[in-house]
Amino acid sequence: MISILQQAQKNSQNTAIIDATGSYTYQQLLTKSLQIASYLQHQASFQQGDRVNFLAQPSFAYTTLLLGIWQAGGIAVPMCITHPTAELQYVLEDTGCKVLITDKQYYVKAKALAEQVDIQIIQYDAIENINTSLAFQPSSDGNALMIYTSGTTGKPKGVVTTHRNIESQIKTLVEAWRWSKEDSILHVLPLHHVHGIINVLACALWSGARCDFLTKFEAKTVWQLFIDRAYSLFMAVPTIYSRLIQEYEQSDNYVQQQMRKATQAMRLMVSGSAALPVTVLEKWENITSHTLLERYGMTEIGMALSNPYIGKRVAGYVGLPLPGVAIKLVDEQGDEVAQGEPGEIIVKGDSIFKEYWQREEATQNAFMQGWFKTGDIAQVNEEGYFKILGRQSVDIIKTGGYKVSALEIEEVLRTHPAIKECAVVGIENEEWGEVVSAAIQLHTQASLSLSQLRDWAKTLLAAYKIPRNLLIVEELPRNAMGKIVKPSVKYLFQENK
Ligand code: MLC
Ligand code: AMP
Repeated sequence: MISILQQAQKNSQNTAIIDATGSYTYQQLLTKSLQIASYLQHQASFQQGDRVNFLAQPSFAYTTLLLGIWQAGGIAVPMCITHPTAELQYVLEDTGCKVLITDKQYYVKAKALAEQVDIQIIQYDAIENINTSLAFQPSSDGNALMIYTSGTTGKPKGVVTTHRNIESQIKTLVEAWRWSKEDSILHVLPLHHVHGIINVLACALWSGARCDFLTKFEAKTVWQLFIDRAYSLFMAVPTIYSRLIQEYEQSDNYVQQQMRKATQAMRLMVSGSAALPVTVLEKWENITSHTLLERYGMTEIGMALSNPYIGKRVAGYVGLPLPGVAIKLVDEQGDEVAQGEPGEIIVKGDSIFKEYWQREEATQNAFMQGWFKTGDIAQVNEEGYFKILGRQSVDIIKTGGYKVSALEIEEVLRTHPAIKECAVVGIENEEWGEVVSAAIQLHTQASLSLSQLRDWAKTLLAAYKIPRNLLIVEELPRNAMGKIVKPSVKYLFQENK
């Protein structure tokens, strides 16, 4: 049996999940997961290692699907519930899955997808108790999870991790942040990325803690839940902390006092997935007395660096290597840089992913003598704390904690009949980190407004990939070779603010 289920068995009577439908114990989680696993294994076409995609709200159902697919020996592929059909279709085709499981809310959406892609749709509520014995158990080296993430080469790639990788990612965080069965956490993050899946949900399950799901982040509701339910932990991206600060500032004195009291009673609040502005860290500290623990990670590696749980947390720094994670900073030749010099972060350890799904060349290129190349540039201070300075590629944008590829967006924009050429860049923004911005050269006599562009893009791109700024230009800035110069495009936006 995989370790996360063994862990759950130790805490069978504890409350595991609270969602919009009720409260569930670890025993209920185990019973339903086993039912899903045996149902899958008794499907005629199911084989160990098959990809099983699923579309479900953050909930007990989502959690049992994840554990059930793992227990069946499948690769769990959680899909984004807010993605338009075009993005979902891409993921279904790329994984080559035969089965898509969906909860009630997404059944109609899934049915429409089945008309485009040849897959079987299984509705969660229709999964019956056929037989609770399993024909086979997954091995720890078996593939477990596939998360789609954008890169420097256009379309998102499936990042495959094994049970061993996931176990290592979880254990590292449980140890570093002292998770225990006494903990409770409010989950507000999307469940198709590592932050929401591993750092929050899987760590809670491993520890026998309670995880409460909020279907969609909404600042007022989060504050109310903090006040009502006395959580011990919270983890989010910087944009969420900004939103919570805005809500606090708009509240009256009495409510502010309750907000302060509720957060001061928590034991840990963590920020990650994007750079935490020092102003946000300071404002949060003034409100809650918590110095946010900032950490650094990536879909391919889990978490790698973290400010300490006990000890000095340094503003603007992502901390020290986590237990079990080896880290080096290297120059362009792959040689380690001198202390204090900037270099690319490379990482090694059991947490590192196995491969990009069916992209052998991309997988090979991502490693250097067994070390994974993150593409992030950092510097280390005298005390060993890492500071993220930026990324090697200008074509990666981080917005609201989501990683998006400028090239992928450009490819879609170029299919618009009015667009002759375009360049997408991320423009710095305190609330969002970066905001997706498009400089566009139109065909003669064509016209295009931002709202027209956004309306058109809605069915093709996820909401967070759709440009928020539009600049119509006569010509895009190019170098002598005719290549668009992205830093100059960014400058155009700053000039035209
Ligand atoms: C939404 N809006 C944006 C935006 N997204 N504006 C600029 N840039 C963006 N990216 C605007 C909308 O247009 C809308 O404006 C308003 O904000 C509210 O929109 P929304 O759709 O309701 O936003 P919301 O759903 O609240 O999203 C905000 C968020 C979300 C922060 C909750 O982005 C989020 O969940 N981010 C987390 C992503 C994550 O988990 N990343 C981890 C990746 S793993 P209007 O005018 O229309 O009202 C990883 C590894 C690691 O990175 O280290 O963890
Ligand atoms: P993703 O591919 O969505 O997993 O995003 C991973 C990327 O997020 C990393 O490569 C970093 O660029 C960025 N990131 C994560 N945490 C931080 C942080 N604390 N500070 C700055 N960047 C971060």
